[in-house]
Amino acid sequence: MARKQVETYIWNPEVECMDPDKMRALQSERLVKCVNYMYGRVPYYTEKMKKAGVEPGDIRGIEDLYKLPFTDKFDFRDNYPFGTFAVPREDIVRVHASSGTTGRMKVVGYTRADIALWTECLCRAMARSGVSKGDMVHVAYGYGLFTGGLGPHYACDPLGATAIPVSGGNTPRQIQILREWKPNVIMCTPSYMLHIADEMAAMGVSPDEINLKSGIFGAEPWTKEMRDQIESKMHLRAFDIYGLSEICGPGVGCSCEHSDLLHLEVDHFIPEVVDKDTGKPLGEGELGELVFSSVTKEGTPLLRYNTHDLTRIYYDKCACGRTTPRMEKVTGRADDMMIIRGVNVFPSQIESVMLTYSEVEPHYVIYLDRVNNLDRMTVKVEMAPSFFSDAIRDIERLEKKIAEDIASVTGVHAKIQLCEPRSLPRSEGKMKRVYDERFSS
Ligand code: DLL
Repeated sequence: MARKQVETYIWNPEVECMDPDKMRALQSERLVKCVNYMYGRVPYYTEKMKKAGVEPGDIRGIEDLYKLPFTDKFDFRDNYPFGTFAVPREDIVRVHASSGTTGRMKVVGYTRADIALWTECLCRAMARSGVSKGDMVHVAYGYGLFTGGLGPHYACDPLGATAIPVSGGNTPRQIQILREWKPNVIMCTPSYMLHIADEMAAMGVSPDEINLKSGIFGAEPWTKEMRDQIESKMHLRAFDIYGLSEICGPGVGCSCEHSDLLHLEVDHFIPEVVDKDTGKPLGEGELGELVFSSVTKEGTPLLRYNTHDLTRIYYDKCACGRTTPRMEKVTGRADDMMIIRGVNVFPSQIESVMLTYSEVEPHYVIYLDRVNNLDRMTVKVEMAPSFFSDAIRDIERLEKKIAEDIASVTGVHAKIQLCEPRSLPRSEGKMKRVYDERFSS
């Protein structure tokens, strides 16, 4: 099926189509300013710079970025709750937070100017996905400490669009709103979109009874195969939006109508891709960990923050006319990587294989356990309702076939268990895909 066409536009041509040399000069100027701003104001980072033997005067431009020490989630843990702020708490007009693997929330403070710059980034992203005056945007990301709801909500006003702050959950009501109010843009996690699509099908609601032109999905990894499923089930054009609370929330980057690569808002967030073992900066197109310096933030500016998301960056000009660097879809984090019998496997590799089969649905979970000291991977995936009624023999044959494909892509054998339709857990936000029971006693 041909992909749905939507009319899109460039929100800020001056920045998004800036000559790359001019952009580098702007980034250099902002980086130097940020280093001087943070030094002395943010004790943990001042300490790091001293330890690394770097002084603000050593950073004269973006070419010196590599000299600065990295930051990561542990800096949030160690300075919890407000020790990462660069301004007095009284100047913070909003806080957001995300839970981390460190057990403490990562708390991010926004000044009024930070909210404005975040809103600007979301306007760029949403214009790239076709949101303009008169559109109705159904925001089904969670509202609250999570950044997914309030970020896009604020951008609807300057875009001239109507925000519908549904938040996540209560799926029947989501469907009622989609059907009766007819918003033409939806924003939620890709896994929640699929859940809504399935519930719609179960209720006998056809995608033609609703009016969606685009969907802006993110907050979790999703493959191109999943994008195709969403587009065909919902009759919309799917865009990929990326971000993380520490940098601002959604809107650090977003895809355009020309490709799956995500344009990054590099005038505010200077990206680098670094080797995951050595931390050395990598070149264009090389796979590594994504690192950002949020050089214009006042509340919680960060220098060289390692997201641990894995991607590649490309610097060529896009057919849409934008010159901003683009990153490949993030299909995993370095810490999502499963090491099974010594082999590195990403959940996205398994998703890509499975979703090439029309007999299964994009609902799956991966269980890891250990039998006789050997790692075992079991993948449970739902059958498509049309296949479900088939004979046991067919089911076993398909399980074997999928297992073979997964083994040839990943080098690891997985036991495939085809399950009844609608039997696996659903998510209204970020979906947990991997249950690793190998190390629990
Ligand atoms: O997930 C912000 C967000 C909200 C982004 C809504 C997009 C849409 P956190 O909860 O801090 O913030 O989680 C950030 O989620 O480091 C990635 O690992 C993952 N992530 C976010 N967007 C994408 C995406 C929000 N488009 C973490 N593709 C990030 C893949 C994504 N992973």
